[in-house]
Amino acid sequence: MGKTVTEKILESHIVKGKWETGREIGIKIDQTLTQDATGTMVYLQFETMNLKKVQTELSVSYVDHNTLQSDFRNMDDHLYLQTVAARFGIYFSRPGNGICHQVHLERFGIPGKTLLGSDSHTPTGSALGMIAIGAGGLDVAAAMAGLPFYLNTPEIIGVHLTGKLQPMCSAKDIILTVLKMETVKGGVGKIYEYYGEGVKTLSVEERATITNMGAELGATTSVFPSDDRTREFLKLQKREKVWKEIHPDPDASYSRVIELKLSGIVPMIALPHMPDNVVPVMEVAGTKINQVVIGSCTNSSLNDLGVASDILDGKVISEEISLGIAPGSRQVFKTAIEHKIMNRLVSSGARILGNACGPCIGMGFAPCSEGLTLRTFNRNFKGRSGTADASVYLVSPETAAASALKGEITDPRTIKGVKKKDYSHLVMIDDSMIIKPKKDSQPVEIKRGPNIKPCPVAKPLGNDLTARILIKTEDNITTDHIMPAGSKILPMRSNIPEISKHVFESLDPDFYKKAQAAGNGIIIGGENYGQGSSREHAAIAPMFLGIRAVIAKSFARIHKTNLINFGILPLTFKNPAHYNLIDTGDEITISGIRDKLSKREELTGQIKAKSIEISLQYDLSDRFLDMVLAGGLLNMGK
Ligand code: MIC
Ligand code: SF4
Repeated sequence: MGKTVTEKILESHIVKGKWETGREIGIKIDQTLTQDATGTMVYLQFETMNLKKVQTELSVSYVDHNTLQSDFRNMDDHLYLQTVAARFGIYFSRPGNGICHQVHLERFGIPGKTLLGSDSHTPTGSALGMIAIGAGGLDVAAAMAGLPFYLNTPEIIGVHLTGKLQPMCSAKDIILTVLKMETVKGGVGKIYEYYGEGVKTLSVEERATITNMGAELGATTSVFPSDDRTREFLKLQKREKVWKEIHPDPDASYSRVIELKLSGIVPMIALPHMPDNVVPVMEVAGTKINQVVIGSCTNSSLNDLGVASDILDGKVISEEISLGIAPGSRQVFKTAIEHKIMNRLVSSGARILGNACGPCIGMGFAPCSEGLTLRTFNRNFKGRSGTADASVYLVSPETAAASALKGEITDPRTIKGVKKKDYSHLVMIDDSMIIKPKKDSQPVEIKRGPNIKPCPVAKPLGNDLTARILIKTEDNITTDHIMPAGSKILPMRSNIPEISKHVFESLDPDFYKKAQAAGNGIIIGGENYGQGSSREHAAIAPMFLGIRAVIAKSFARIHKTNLINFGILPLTFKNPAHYNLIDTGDEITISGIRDKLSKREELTGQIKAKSIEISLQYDLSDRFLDMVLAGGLLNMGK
């Protein structure tokens, strides 16, 4: 039988296990990427592996998240990352060079290769016909050490594209439509593969908007074929020699097919506070707004800025709003300056932010109290913008620019006379802010600022566990709820004892104190617990506070692995209705954990005060089971 693009790439990288949906396979990782907010932990872990150099074909360390630098801590982290990169043979993309996913797409991605990144939007790279996957930092450190990356053989969903987008409708509207259909948990354990006639109508950057936001589906990744458009993109990037054609075989089969007629796609908008809360823009047109931002790894390419500048050309933004622009990379920024895109944007009243994540992760440009902000980003979780009571709406650059003009949510199709131009052929290549590793390893002194503390290691689980439920959460709890980010908390990413004081802060400001008083604890979660980012801090910090298990209805992929990597037992309810029987503060006893896990027997949780017994399940491969018993990956082999 014919093969999909996914099968072709993944099967050629399998080093452990056999391709069988749901079963664990280990794949060889060709490339890795890290960013600064997760990267310091990754390299602290890599340092403990005692290797001279990274074992991958290419590893790149980016600085794009913590760029506000309101005190010494951010830049200390940058210096640590720069020196550690030089020591271990890693490319270093300097602060200001751009957002990791945009730069990696432009400068490093290669069709047919595998990429593992310590950021959940790493799948952006799959737009080039590679398999790019987001993971926790420890998995990326292991991949840099040459170890396989383990994942469950995914189910492959086909997204069949036909026709062509209508004017003012965009790739963002495609992925928002898919999110509306599939929801934020619809993609767990799945890879979305785009195919069909409609594919060739989309540029690599448009494809990248789609694969980027496939992360919001909870998917392992989303992939496009590598075709003439891919070659064209790589040629413009002066990298045509890495191109190779990869198509699905004509008789390739998908476990399910989603039919998408591109001509039927209309401008879409995700309403607060979930990326799948999607409606057509026209349904909410007229809603007054306070702010618009164009940027983030989803929509910050040259054409994204270009179309916004064409819509705003010669006009000034509404008095009611403030407009921010964060270009995705230095190349995009330089080209936009050279070709007057920036001039048009600035003339219309835009404020230019750094080539970095910025407002997407609450690093500046926060909206006003109860503000309504329209962003071309991928996540609109409550509080993520830095303003707790703000409402974030996710839109395309077209909708963002049209709305900036009017001061209210506006369907861009109502703006007449703007013809979409293709600016991508103008791109100016510039690698001057990428430091290449030296061929021969050199003695490099690693600079470690005072805020950089070692990564803590878990204690192995005992046989019996009695602990209090420290918090009970709802469905779709994000890692932003568990371990918030933003300008105040992100500078503590290299210091677990400090950052752990903020665990679950937005849901229960006393969580830290309660955890400290209890000494150990259990968390109760709903469906899709831990969705969103790859930040392993959402596992390390709870582990540091004594969390030994999370009992949930279901887990998001990356977070579940992060819990296991740090020795926290992920359990699910055999009967999901039992979720309703448990309350915060209950004391629960799980007996014979080690014995039962070793024999793969079911576990039981007893709440003696309520005379209740709850059957608990676990879905752990043998490797994961050993890891949990050892107290996490860092304890394996000790
Ligand atoms: C995000 O978009 O939430 C982040 C910040 O990029 C995270 C990584 C992190 O928390 O450092 C992600 O997506 O993995
Ligand atoms: Fe940065 Fe936002 Fe993209 Fe995360 S989603 S990598 S914070 S731009």
